[in-house]
Amino acid sequence: MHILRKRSWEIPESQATPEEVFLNRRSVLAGLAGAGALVAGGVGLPRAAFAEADPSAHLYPAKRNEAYTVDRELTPEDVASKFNNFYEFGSHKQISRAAQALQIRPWDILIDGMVDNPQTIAIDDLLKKVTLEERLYRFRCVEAWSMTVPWSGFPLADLVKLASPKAGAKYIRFETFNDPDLASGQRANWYPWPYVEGVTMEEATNELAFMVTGVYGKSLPKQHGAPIRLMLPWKYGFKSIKSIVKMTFTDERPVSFWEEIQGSEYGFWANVNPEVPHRRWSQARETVLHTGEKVPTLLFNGYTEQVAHLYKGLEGEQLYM
Ligand SMILES: Nc1nc2c(c(=O)[nH]1)N[C@H]1C(S)=C(S)[C@@H](COP(=O)(O)O)O[C@H]1N2
Ligand SMILES: [Mo]
Repeated sequence: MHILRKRSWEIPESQATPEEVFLNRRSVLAGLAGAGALVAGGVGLPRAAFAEADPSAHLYPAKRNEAYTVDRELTPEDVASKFNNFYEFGSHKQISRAAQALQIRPWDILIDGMVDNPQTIAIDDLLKKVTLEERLYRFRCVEAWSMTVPWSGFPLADLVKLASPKAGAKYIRFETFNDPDLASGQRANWYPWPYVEGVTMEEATNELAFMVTGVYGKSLPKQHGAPIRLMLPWKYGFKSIKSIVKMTFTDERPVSFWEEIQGSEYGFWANVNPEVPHRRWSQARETVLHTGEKVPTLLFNGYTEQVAHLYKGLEGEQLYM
């Protein structure tokens, strides 16, 4: 069990937080099982009281793109927004309150590497250059749970166009913010912060690759990876990196966060495949969030038609872990 020591500048949260938030949080923590969870989520909340105004709120809801719908029921909003993986704020699912410490304005995204237009672009300037739409996507976590969510955003291909990659660029490497003062989980120095993910250029320009800035008809809540995250619905959820601050176009295959931690269990490709078990559990079925129903998992999470061609000729690779 790890213990995070309080630093001298951290005043007791009861002095910094409105009583209501403080009391609510106490009851949330009381409901958590392990002391580990309590420690990991137990810092960083006070800033929640000073939430920034969201200058992008008027952009939602975005018009639904009917080409991307699902034959499953949508996961209720309050379920999806309270069951999250965001290790920057703790290694458990109840990080939604702790994540409110994240400051999402100003927010700049650095685009660099093998591009003709390297730039730093503020999120609200980026939002002026793209057209937002809503898509209903399936989502499958490597931990064998799934949900169905109405994301708002724009195709990653539009951002690639904006960057204008050089001919030699083969991959995009994405990076999340790194701010241990805000994100208590990032004080756990046995993780290789910041969170990193990567895709090939062919994957990045596939129609399904989506940059997400909103969900459930509103701008993205912090716990879902505000103000901008990736969504790759045919891959395990850990590929869909949150709160992106940097995109580097490169000819070297990026080593992602989980790959660096445990490469034998979490690979670069991480395409969903029910027939390839995780080293420690089966991937044949998934538990649907909220209903608890167990349903068969589908190859490429049901998106075979759109993405199977991306992997022709790569049969020698570990495509499904
Ligand atoms: N930066 C960052 N991105 C991340 C994660 C994370 O811990 N940090 N977790 C991943 C995992 S494992 C999953 S399942 C999804 C969860 O997204 P959600 O909380 O919006 O449902 O985010 C992914 N992106
Ligand atoms: Mo996940």
